Amino acid sequence: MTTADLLPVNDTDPFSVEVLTDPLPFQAALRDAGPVVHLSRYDLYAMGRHAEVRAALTDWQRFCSSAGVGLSNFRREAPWRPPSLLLEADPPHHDAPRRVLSAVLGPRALRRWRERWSAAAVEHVDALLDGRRGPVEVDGMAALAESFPLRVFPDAVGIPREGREHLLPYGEYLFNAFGPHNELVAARAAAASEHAAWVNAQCAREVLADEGFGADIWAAADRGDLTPEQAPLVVRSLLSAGVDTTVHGLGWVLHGLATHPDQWELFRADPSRRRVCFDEAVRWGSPVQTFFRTAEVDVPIGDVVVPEGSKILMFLGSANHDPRAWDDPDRFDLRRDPSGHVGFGFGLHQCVGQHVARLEPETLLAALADRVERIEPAGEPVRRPNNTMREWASLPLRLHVR
Ligand code: HEM
Ligand code: OVM
Repeated sequence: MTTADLLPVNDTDPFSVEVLTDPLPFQAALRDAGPVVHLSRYDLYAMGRHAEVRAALTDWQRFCSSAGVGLSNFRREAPWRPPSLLLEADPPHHDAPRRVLSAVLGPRALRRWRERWSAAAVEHVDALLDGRRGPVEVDGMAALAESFPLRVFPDAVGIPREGREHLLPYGEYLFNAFGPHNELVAARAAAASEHAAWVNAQCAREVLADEGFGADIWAAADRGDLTPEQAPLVVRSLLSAGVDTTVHGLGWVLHGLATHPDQWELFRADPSRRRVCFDEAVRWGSPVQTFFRTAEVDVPIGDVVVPEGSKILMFLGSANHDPRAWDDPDRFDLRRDPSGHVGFGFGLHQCVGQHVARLEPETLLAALADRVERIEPAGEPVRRPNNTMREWASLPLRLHVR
């Protein structure tokens, strides 16, 4: 028997609008077919089980990132923008930018933002509720999940106010562009170059405020920890990865709490549950669904060999819903221990912004918990398909204010 006989094949397009808007059934089929599956539409390999996804993310020597973490292979096709010095790099090039960002975005550095973001969250929720009591209807995406990160994060990076409306569409395009060149990419390609030009211009030292993550990155260049050529690209990573991700992370935590009222009660009653709440939402919703790797060598997995040079699609969202790893995985449950989820990735490239990512919902949900006794859906939520992210476009919510 040859490898081909043992390799399960699936001809579904995982980037069709149908699968993107309702990915769980496809992902269950992928996991049940085997540890590695050939996706014949794109002639690529896919992993959907927790154990194999986690092992592959840890194995950066054989599953590399420098050929791109999207479908496009940078060794054969020119990337649409200069590659990220973090996401799309392997050691040793990855090391210095990673060390710098780990310090700039680490728990110690975040201490000076915690109080400011808590105050901003209280102000944000007060303005939204506007002295009202009883039921208040809002769109959770526009009024909370989008507006709060856009209020605090760009200030913390230190970019000017003018032009910030480019941030969300830039991220939306970037995350679509990791997938195939389908309608989601083609429809927005023309506008994308304008968003990219604006984002690139914000990374210059003169444009950034004297205090903030951007200034801290340039200070690292002054110390010789980065070259002056690297600094703007490291700032670009913050503006690329730091906005849409937290917006949709907040979308998922709000949706989880609205659809599981007992969990909001638990959140309000028991501070020890608050710490796991956002990570459970990142597991459950997996706002970043997928990233690719490229096989550096022939990699044997179970009975099959993933050939050198092939692209492998890592289904983070599927691993986070693998019943082999989680009890009742589709349930949003603050009583479980979500550690070990791969919603922030795993290993060398595991999200370097995760402390920032947790601080935004921590401060916003604390402000909401003070004022809101109950959160419930107030209409049909609306999905927005994206080739990489699992997103809500709109989340109608009814907040019951004390
Ligand atoms: C890496 C998810 C928030 C910056 C990653 C990776 C994932 C991820 C899955 C791993 C990529 C890979 O293995 O190829 C998320 C999620 C977020 C979030 C779900 C919010 C809920 C943020 C924020 C920032 C950020 C707020 C910046 C402030 C980065 C960067 C990398 C990264 C720069 C690349 C790290 C490296 O390659 O070493 N993120 N992220 N992320 N994230 Fe996040
Ligand atoms: C980057 C980058 C871009 C998108 C996502 C990401 C989730 C990183 O430019 O470094 O991590």
